[in-house]
Amino acid sequence: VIMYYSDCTTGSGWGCNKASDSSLERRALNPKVAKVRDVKNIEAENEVDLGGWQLDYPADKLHKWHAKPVVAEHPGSPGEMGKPVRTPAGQEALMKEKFKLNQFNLMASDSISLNRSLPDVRLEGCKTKNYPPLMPTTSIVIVFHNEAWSTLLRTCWSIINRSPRALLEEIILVDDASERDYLGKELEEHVATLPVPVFVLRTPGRNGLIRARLLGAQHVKGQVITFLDAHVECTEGWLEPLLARIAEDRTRVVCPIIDVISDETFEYVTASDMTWGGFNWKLNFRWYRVPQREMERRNGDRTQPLRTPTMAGGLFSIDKDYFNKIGRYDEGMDIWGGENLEMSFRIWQCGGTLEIIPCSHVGHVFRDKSPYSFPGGVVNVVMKNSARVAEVWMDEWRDFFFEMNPGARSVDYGDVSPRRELRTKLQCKSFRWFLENIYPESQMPLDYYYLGEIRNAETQSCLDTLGRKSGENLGTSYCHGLGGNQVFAYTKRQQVMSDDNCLDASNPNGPVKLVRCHGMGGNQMWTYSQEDGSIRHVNSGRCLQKPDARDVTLPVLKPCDKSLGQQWVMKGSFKW
Ligand code: UD2
Ligand code: MN
Repeated sequence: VIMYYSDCTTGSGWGCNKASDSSLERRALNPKVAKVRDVKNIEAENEVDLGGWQLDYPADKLHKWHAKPVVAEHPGSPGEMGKPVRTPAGQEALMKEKFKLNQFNLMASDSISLNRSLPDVRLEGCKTKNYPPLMPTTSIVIVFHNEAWSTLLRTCWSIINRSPRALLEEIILVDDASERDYLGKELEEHVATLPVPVFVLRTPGRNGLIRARLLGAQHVKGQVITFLDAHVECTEGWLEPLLARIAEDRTRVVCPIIDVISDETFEYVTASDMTWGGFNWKLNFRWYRVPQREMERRNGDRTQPLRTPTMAGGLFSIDKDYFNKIGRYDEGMDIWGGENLEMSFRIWQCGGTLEIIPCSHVGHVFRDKSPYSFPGGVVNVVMKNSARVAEVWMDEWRDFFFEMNPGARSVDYGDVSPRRELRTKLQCKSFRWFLENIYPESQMPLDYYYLGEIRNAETQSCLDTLGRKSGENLGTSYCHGLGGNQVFAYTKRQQVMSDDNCLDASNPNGPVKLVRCHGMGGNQMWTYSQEDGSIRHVNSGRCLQKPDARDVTLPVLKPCDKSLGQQWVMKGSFKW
């Protein structure tokens, strides 16, 4: 039996004002909306005037504040209050088998109530904040492909239980060609019994999450679109701070802090409020530590919105008219990946703001690998999407992506001209502007002299990261000319970089290491001389030399002597 959270002591919880709120009537599925739509046929872009926005919601949508005590809904049942669930003895084999279906512990998820309680994880300062009395309503759009029943429905219940009813227009579920029976009629019949309007739309075939979200967005009735993944849980007070930021300024795009729901135990674990979104040369989204600069801008107040360079992509709210105005999503992207950076760059470069709102927390089941198929192959799909991002938004910094992923050059990424036209039409700023003003800490250097291989004049071998991680030794190997691990940038700040790592020599006798770039000079500062080809470590005054006999893959630091083994060729265009 599914029960929903009801707290009538404050008069604003679910089920308390049922009689007075007609929108609470269980709406049958609207057949028009539930119909299969041709996704490719998305209407021409609307021109939207953002100037005269009015807060003109009906008076009965006035948002009332409520403070609900956090209590275990089903005391003693597994996973309440976000606690971890243990696999019953003797069921490990079955657990492992079921894990493969979704790449998370389905057995654990299925054992947890669909509306389990969660702790209130907010900072104290968040609990007493005042928000505008009038706020826009939101429709929630959730796309899924082969999602598990329990995670999908728990996502819905966490929204229902923890969103002020007056702010919640509807939930739109977009099924992206799932192949599981329970996601058909059974899902439609089930959601019709939920106490909020929930609709199921279906893409005509596998479209990928980007075009599936576009389909959902087309049907949104609320003023704000909130996108969520299909395996999340919203916590107390998650929605109000998001909508409040948009109520003040419609060009803000806002994300909650994404907490972690363990894929093994479904434990709810809070994430740091000191991380923001960045990206590496491969155009993978990455979390990095918030720099001091941004902490100071917020006067050290951790409850203040954080201006993040990029977003993870799955969980955010955006004004519907602004979403349309700023170019929705790139319809040319398939299945998964890249759309989060595309949207982040587009928002910043075209005049918007992207924020993480630390008072809003939503948990997400992070997985180690993808559970579903990628028609066309995962590498090709993701490369294609990223190539589109690079080609449209990144100007010359696209070279970092293509040098790092030489395979991307031969991927057919389709026609990007409509997106370039959008960029021109919206008069968006350059990628340089973005790096200078929004992301000076970026892993892509603002000014650099060189990008390419670094070849030893004597051995004709090239510096090579050998795919090693931060803290490990720099290597050399046969020059393959394919980029990737043999691509380095020599920057104006005198770093020798590969992706987010820099050549670093803390010990003048020891090996040269790859260490996360800190941008502070020190042991990561090198001088390259175009005349004699030397790469001199500034702190020690020693020069990078070809490996000696002890280890033929390990370049060494030696007193500078202008020998051939200390000459390094940065061939091609060197910009001084
Ligand atoms: C992250 C984002 C995700 C998306 C992705 C990059 C978070 C928490 N998640 O990956 O939203 O931005 O990065 O593209 O920030 N899906 C479909 N059709 C498909 C493939 C996926 O509907 O062909 C659904 C899927 O069921 C899920 C959502 O799209 O509900 C996101 O996919 P994911 O959970 O595999 O992505 P994730 O969290 O690894
Ligand atoms: Mn996800």
